[in-house]
Amino acid sequence: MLPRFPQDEFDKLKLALVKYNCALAIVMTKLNNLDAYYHRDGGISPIDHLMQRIKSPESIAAKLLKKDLPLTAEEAQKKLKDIAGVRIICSYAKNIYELAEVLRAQDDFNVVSEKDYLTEPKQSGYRSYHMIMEVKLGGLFGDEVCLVEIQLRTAAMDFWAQLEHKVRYKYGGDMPQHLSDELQNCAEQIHILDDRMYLIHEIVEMINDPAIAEKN
Ligand code: 0O2
Repeated sequence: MLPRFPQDEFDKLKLALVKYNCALAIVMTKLNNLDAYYHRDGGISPIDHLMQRIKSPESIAAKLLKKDLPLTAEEAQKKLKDIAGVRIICSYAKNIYELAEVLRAQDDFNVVSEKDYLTEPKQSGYRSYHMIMEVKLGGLFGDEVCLVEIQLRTAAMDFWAQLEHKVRYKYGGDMPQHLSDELQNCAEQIHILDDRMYLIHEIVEMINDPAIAEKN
Protein backbone atom coordinates (compact mmCIF):
# COMPACT_ATOMS: atom_id res chain seq x y z
CA MET A 1 0.00 0.00 0.00
CA LEU A 2 1.22 3.51 -0.85
CA PRO A 3 2.15 5.74 2.12
CA ARG A 4 -0.13 8.68 2.95
CA PHE A 5 0.32 12.06 4.65
CA PRO A 6 -1.68 12.79 7.82
CA GLN A 7 -4.79 14.77 6.77
CA ASP A 8 -3.59 18.21 8.02
CA GLU A 9 -0.23 17.81 6.24
CA PHE A 10 -2.00 16.56 3.11
CA ASP A 11 -4.11 19.77 3.06
CA LYS A 12 -0.97 21.90 3.42
CA LEU A 13 0.75 19.95 0.65
CA LYS A 14 -2.23 20.40 -1.69
CA LEU A 15 -1.90 24.19 -1.22
CA ALA A 16 1.85 24.05 -1.84
CA LEU A 17 1.30 22.07 -5.04
CA VAL A 18 -0.52 25.10 -6.51
CA LYS A 19 2.85 26.90 -6.45
CA TYR A 20 4.61 23.97 -8.10
CA ASN A 21 1.97 23.91 -10.85
CA CYS A 22 2.57 27.61 -11.39
CA ALA A 23 6.36 27.10 -11.59
CA LEU A 24 5.87 24.24 -14.04
CA ALA A 25 3.69 26.45 -16.28
CA ILE A 26 6.39 29.17 -16.26
CA VAL A 27 9.11 26.69 -17.27
CA MET A 28 6.93 25.07 -19.93
CA THR A 29 6.12 28.48 -21.47
CA LYS A 30 9.80 29.33 -21.57
CA LEU A 31 10.68 26.00 -23.21
CA ASN A 32 7.83 26.20 -25.73
CA ASN A 33 8.98 29.71 -26.65
CA LEU A 34 12.55 28.47 -27.08
CA ASP A 35 11.29 25.63 -29.29
CA ALA A 36 9.28 28.09 -31.42
CA TYR A 37 12.37 30.32 -31.70
CA TYR A 38 14.48 27.42 -33.00
CA HIS A 39 11.75 26.51 -35.52
CA ARG A 40 11.60 30.02 -37.01
CA ASP A 41 12.30 30.10 -40.77
CA GLY A 42 12.11 26.30 -40.93
CA GLY A 43 15.02 25.79 -38.51
CA ILE A 44 15.60 22.62 -36.47
CA SER A 45 14.97 22.66 -32.73
CA PRO A 46 17.20 20.69 -30.32
CA ILE A 47 13.95 19.95 -28.46
CA ASP A 48 12.17 16.90 -29.82
CA HIS A 49 9.34 17.04 -27.31
CA LEU A 50 8.53 18.08 -23.74
CA MET A 51 6.84 16.28 -20.86
CA GLN A 52 5.81 17.56 -17.46
CA ARG A 53 4.52 16.15 -14.23
CA ILE A 54 3.82 17.05 -10.62
CA LYS A 55 4.75 14.28 -8.20
CA SER A 56 1.65 12.78 -6.61
CA PRO A 57 1.25 13.16 -2.81
CA GLU A 58 1.69 9.36 -2.56
CA SER A 59 5.05 9.38 -4.34
CA ILE A 60 6.14 12.46 -2.37
CA ALA A 61 5.32 10.53 0.82
CA ALA A 62 7.16 7.44 -0.47
CA LYS A 63 10.28 9.49 -1.28
CA LEU A 64 10.24 11.17 2.16
CA LEU A 65 9.97 7.77 3.84
CA LYS A 66 12.80 6.41 1.67
CA LYS A 67 14.98 9.29 2.90
CA ASP A 68 13.84 8.71 6.52
CA LEU A 69 12.18 12.13 6.67
CA PRO A 70 8.95 13.06 8.44
CA LEU A 71 5.73 13.15 6.40
CA THR A 72 5.14 16.90 6.47
CA ALA A 73 4.46 19.40 3.69
CA GLU A 74 7.30 21.59 4.93
CA GLU A 75 9.82 18.75 4.81
CA ALA A 76 8.68 17.83 1.29
CA GLN A 77 9.21 21.39 0.06
CA LYS A 78 12.56 21.74 1.84
CA LYS A 79 14.12 18.39 0.95
CA LEU A 80 12.58 17.22 -2.35
CA LYS A 81 13.81 19.04 -5.40
CA ASP A 82 11.78 17.18 -7.97
CA ILE A 83 8.18 17.78 -6.90
CA ALA A 84 7.72 19.64 -10.18
CA GLY A 85 9.48 18.00 -13.09
CA VAL A 86 9.97 18.73 -16.78
CA ARG A 87 11.56 16.30 -19.19
CA ILE A 88 13.16 17.59 -22.36
CA ILE A 89 13.59 14.90 -24.97
CA CYS A 90 16.33 15.74 -27.47
CA SER A 91 17.34 13.97 -30.66
CA TYR A 92 21.04 13.80 -29.82
CA ALA A 93 23.21 13.98 -26.68
CA LYS A 94 24.98 17.03 -28.16
CA ASN A 95 21.64 18.92 -28.06
CA ILE A 96 21.40 18.22 -24.32
CA TYR A 97 24.58 20.16 -23.53
CA GLU A 98 23.58 22.97 -25.93
CA LEU A 99 20.22 23.33 -24.23
CA ALA A 100 21.71 23.16 -20.73
CA GLU A 101 23.91 26.11 -21.73
CA VAL A 102 20.89 28.06 -23.00
CA LEU A 103 18.96 27.34 -19.78
CA ARG A 104 21.87 28.52 -17.63
CA ALA A 105 21.76 31.84 -19.49
CA GLN A 106 18.10 32.58 -18.68
CA ASP A 107 17.81 35.57 -16.27
CA ASP A 108 14.54 34.43 -14.72
CA PHE A 109 15.84 30.96 -13.79
CA ASN A 110 18.53 30.35 -11.24
CA VAL A 111 20.32 27.01 -11.65
CA VAL A 112 20.69 25.57 -8.15
CA SER A 113 22.45 22.32 -9.07
CA GLU A 114 23.26 20.05 -11.99
CA LYS A 115 23.97 16.32 -12.29
CA ASP A 116 25.57 14.88 -15.38
CA TYR A 117 24.49 11.25 -15.60
CA LEU A 118 25.51 11.28 -19.29
CA THR A 119 29.24 11.28 -18.64
CA GLU A 120 28.77 9.41 -15.37
CA PRO A 121 25.81 7.05 -15.74
CA LYS A 122 24.22 5.62 -12.62
CA GLN A 123 24.96 2.05 -11.52
CA SER A 124 21.62 1.00 -13.04
CA GLY A 125 22.74 2.26 -16.47
CA TYR A 126 20.58 5.42 -16.18
CA ARG A 127 21.68 8.31 -18.39
CA SER A 128 20.21 11.79 -18.26
CA TYR A 129 21.24 15.38 -17.49
CA HIS A 130 19.51 16.90 -14.46
CA MET A 131 19.16 20.58 -13.63
CA ILE A 132 17.39 22.01 -10.60
CA MET A 133 16.05 25.47 -11.38
CA GLU A 134 14.78 28.07 -8.95
CA VAL A 135 11.84 29.79 -10.62
CA LYS A 136 10.41 33.18 -9.61
CA LEU A 137 6.65 32.82 -9.37
CA GLY A 138 5.66 36.50 -9.55
CA GLY A 139 2.03 37.60 -9.80
CA LEU A 140 -0.03 36.73 -6.71
CA PHE A 141 2.98 34.88 -5.25
CA GLY A 142 5.15 38.01 -5.24
CA ASP A 143 8.84 37.21 -4.59
CA GLU A 144 8.25 33.52 -3.84
CA VAL A 145 10.39 30.99 -5.66
CA CYS A 146 9.89 27.31 -6.39
CA LEU A 147 12.19 24.51 -7.51
CA VAL A 148 11.66 22.62 -10.76
CA GLU A 149 13.76 19.66 -11.88
CA ILE A 150 14.58 19.51 -15.57
CA GLN A 151 15.71 16.16 -16.94
CA LEU A 152 17.30 16.25 -20.39
CA ARG A 153 17.77 13.03 -22.31
CA THR A 154 17.55 11.48 -25.76
CA ALA A 155 14.49 9.54 -26.93
CA ALA A 156 16.48 6.31 -26.60
CA MET A 157 17.54 7.13 -23.02
CA ASP A 158 13.93 7.98 -22.19
CA PHE A 159 12.69 4.67 -23.64
CA TRP A 160 15.19 2.86 -21.41
CA ALA A 161 14.40 4.91 -18.27
CA GLN A 162 10.67 4.37 -18.61
CA LEU A 163 11.05 0.61 -18.96
CA GLU A 164 13.58 0.39 -16.11
CA HIS A 165 11.27 2.46 -13.88
CA LYS A 166 8.39 0.09 -14.67
CA VAL A 167 10.50 -3.00 -13.90
CA ARG A 168 11.88 -1.46 -10.68
CA TYR A 169 8.39 -0.48 -9.55
CA LYS A 170 7.10 -3.99 -10.24
CA TYR A 171 9.77 -5.57 -8.05
CA GLY A 172 9.51 -2.89 -5.34
CA GLY A 173 13.22 -2.06 -5.48
CA ASP A 174 14.27 -5.73 -5.34
CA MET A 175 14.90 -6.38 -9.00
CA PRO A 176 16.25 -9.84 -9.92
CA GLN A 177 19.94 -9.74 -10.88
CA HIS A 178 19.37 -11.12 -14.39
CA LEU A 179 16.94 -8.27 -15.16
CA SER A 180 19.21 -5.53 -13.82
CA ASP A 181 22.13 -7.06 -15.80
CA GLU A 182 20.00 -7.12 -18.94
CA LEU A 183 18.88 -3.50 -18.40
CA GLN A 184 22.50 -2.39 -17.89
CA ASN A 185 23.39 -4.15 -21.11
CA CYS A 186 20.52 -2.44 -22.96
CA ALA A 187 21.63 0.94 -21.57
CA GLU A 188 25.10 0.40 -23.08
CA GLN A 189 23.67 -0.67 -26.44
CA ILE A 190 21.35 2.35 -26.45
CA HIS A 191 24.34 4.59 -25.80
CA ILE A 192 26.19 3.09 -28.77
CA LEU A 193 23.05 3.43 -30.91
CA ASP A 194 22.69 7.12 -29.94
CA ASP A 195 26.30 7.72 -31.09
CA ARG A 196 25.78 5.86 -34.38
CA MET A 197 22.57 7.77 -35.14
CA TYR A 198 24.35 11.04 -34.39
CA LEU A 199 27.11 10.09 -36.85
CA ILE A 200 24.53 9.53 -39.59
CA HIS A 201 22.98 12.90 -38.75
CA GLU A 202 26.39 14.59 -39.00
CA ILE A 203 27.10 12.97 -42.39
CA VAL A 204 23.75 14.19 -43.75
CA GLU A 205 24.40 17.68 -42.35
CA MET A 206 27.78 17.73 -44.12
CA ILE A 207 26.20 16.68 -47.43
CA ASN A 208 23.59 19.44 -47.02
CA ASP A 209 26.22 22.06 -46.26
CA PRO A 210 26.39 24.27 -49.41
CA ALA A 211 30.14 24.91 -48.91
CA ILE A 212 30.89 21.16 -48.99
CA ALA A 213 28.33 20.40 -51.74
CA GLU A 214 30.05 22.99 -54.01
CA LYS A 215 33.41 21.21 -53.69
CA ASN A 216 31.94 17.83 -54.78
P1 0O2 B 1 10.11 9.60 -10.47
O1 0O2 B 1 8.96 8.67 -10.37
O2 0O2 B 1 10.70 9.65 -11.85
O3 0O2 B 1 9.82 10.97 -9.95
P2 0O2 B 1 19.06 13.13 -4.09
O4 0O2 B 1 20.00 13.98 -4.86
O5 0O2 B 1 19.49 11.71 -3.91
O6 0O2 B 1 18.58 13.79 -2.84
P3 0O2 B 1 17.26 12.19 -6.01
O7 0O2 B 1 15.90 12.73 -6.33
O8 0O2 B 1 17.31 10.76 -5.59
O9 0O2 B 1 17.73 13.12 -4.92
O10 0O2 B 1 18.27 12.49 -7.20
P4 0O2 B 1 18.53 11.82 -8.62
O11 0O2 B 1 18.86 10.40 -8.48
O12 0O2 B 1 19.53 12.70 -9.28
O13 0O2 B 1 17.19 12.01 -9.46
C1 0O2 B 1 16.05 11.34 -9.18
C2 0O2 B 1 15.19 11.18 -10.42
O14 0O2 B 1 15.97 10.83 -11.56
C3 0O2 B 1 14.27 10.01 -10.19
O15 0O2 B 1 13.11 10.46 -9.55
C4 0O2 B 1 14.05 9.49 -11.61
O16 0O2 B 1 13.11 10.31 -12.31
C5 0O2 B 1 15.41 9.72 -12.23
N1 0O2 B 1 16.31 8.57 -11.99
C6 0O2 B 1 17.42 8.56 -11.24
N2 0O2 B 1 18.02 7.36 -11.27
C7 0O2 B 1 17.27 6.57 -12.06
C8 0O2 B 1 17.37 5.20 -12.48
O17 0O2 B 1 18.29 4.46 -12.13
N3 0O2 B 1 16.36 4.74 -13.30
C9 0O2 B 1 15.33 5.54 -13.72
N4 0O2 B 1 14.40 4.99 -14.52
N5 0O2 B 1 15.20 6.83 -13.32
C10 0O2 B 1 16.15 7.34 -12.50
P5 0O2 B 1 12.29 9.48 -8.63
O18 0O2 B 1 11.67 10.28 -7.55
O19 0O2 B 1 13.15 8.36 -8.18
O20 0O2 B 1 11.21 8.90 -9.55
